[in-house]
Amino acid sequence: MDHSADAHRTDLMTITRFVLNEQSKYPESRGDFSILLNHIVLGCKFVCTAVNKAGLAKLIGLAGETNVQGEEQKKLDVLSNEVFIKALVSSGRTCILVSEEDEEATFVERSRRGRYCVVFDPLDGSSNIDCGVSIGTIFGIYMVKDGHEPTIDDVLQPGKNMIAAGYCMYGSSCTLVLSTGTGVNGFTLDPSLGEFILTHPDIKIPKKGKIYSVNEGNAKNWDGPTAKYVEKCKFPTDGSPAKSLRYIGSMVADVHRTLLYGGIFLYPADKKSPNGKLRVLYEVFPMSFLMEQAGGQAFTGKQRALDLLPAKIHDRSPIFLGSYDEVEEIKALYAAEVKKA
Ligand code: AFP
Repeated sequence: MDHSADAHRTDLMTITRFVLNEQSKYPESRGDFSILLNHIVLGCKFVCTAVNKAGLAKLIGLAGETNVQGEEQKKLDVLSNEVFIKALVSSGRTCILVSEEDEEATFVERSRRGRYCVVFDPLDGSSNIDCGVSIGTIFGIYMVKDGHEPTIDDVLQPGKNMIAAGYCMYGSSCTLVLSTGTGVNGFTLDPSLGEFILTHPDIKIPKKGKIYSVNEGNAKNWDGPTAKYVEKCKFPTDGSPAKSLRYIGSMVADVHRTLLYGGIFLYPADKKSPNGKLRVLYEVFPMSFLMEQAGGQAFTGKQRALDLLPAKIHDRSPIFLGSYDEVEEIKALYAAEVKKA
């Protein structure tokens, strides 16, 4: 990339400008989605700042420590949840919020209600905070039809009904990846401007990949197709080179790398966790939505991930997502298993 040219670029495509451009393609649009997204972006900037200071917690009293005034400070995941709930409610554009942090869904009071339901994990990968590894916020958005009283069924919907999904990664840079159903675009926070700038337009995942990403510590409990796939990654029999293993244990970071470099991310079912670990509404669906929009695939071991119908807001599902050809291979292995049975 020509960074010297970047330094002289003066016509910046900010995320706000990008979304307003998209909105102008729909003359009937009332601008509600742009307002909602602005509030999500604000939440991401707030959390980014808090995450960047996390390493100083002991020194200045943040995130679970006692500060100089002797006050107990909030843990980052609790703080992030509060930030997003407040930002989303105050947007005046939401009606139901489902957060990984809250057992029950939040129904927004009538006077502040809008048409959107937002499902989100405010700080995914939070067990990685203390060692400074990349973590992120994941979100998905559904829309409730006008004039209808929102109920929990408005969020217990297949992922294919989402109108937008994205994540913000708090890593070596702060990157927001978004799809509104017409491709995937990536924006990087310019800290000096406080703006997300379009840096990764129209992201397409490579059709094949050289990297697999999985917690191999669970291998003894895997089912046959997962075990066979990973064995093939390490000891290919078709003359292709072995794949590299990369696993951070922070879904946003592992999926972001998969999206940009290609390959596969898997969190399969195993004997101990027959439904896998990852949550359908705010981990599996948004990431599957982005993968499909980027030309990849997302599969549960039984079906297209976005066709799943969650029964409860915190349901889990196994997930295999990434490059088209890699997921195709996994699908073939599961299909062969079904045939055998
Ligand atoms: P934490 O939020 O508890 O760190 O969990 C992160 C996560 O939900 C997801 O981001 C990772 O992909 C996955 O769990 C890692 O799980 P394992 O530690 O079992 O590999």
